[in-house]
Amino acid sequence: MLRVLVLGLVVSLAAMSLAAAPPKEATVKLEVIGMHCEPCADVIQASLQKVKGVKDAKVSFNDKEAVIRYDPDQCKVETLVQAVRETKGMAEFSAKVKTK
Ligand SMILES: [Cu+2]
Repeated sequence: MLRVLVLGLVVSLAAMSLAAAPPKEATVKLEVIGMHCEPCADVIQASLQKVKGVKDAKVSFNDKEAVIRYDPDQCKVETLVQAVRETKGMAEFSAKVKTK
């Protein structure tokens, strides 16, 4: 009985400490250079979403930009820029930071 109580206490303490430390999140907007059609945006978006630490990536062909939500503890902006550059598509792509 005591053991069950202690276990319950440990579990609830663990749950509390998880809730107390929410994962970090940052947003960056990149200007994407080299896209010439909608599918270009799709392949870049897919490669950004594969980067570790990226929670969400939206690439807009019309706006020529990528908006990325990521965990700054797990990935850096340079890594995201790199992912755009390394995307194999119908063209050569590059990116630069618009706003952080
Ligand atoms: Cu294209």
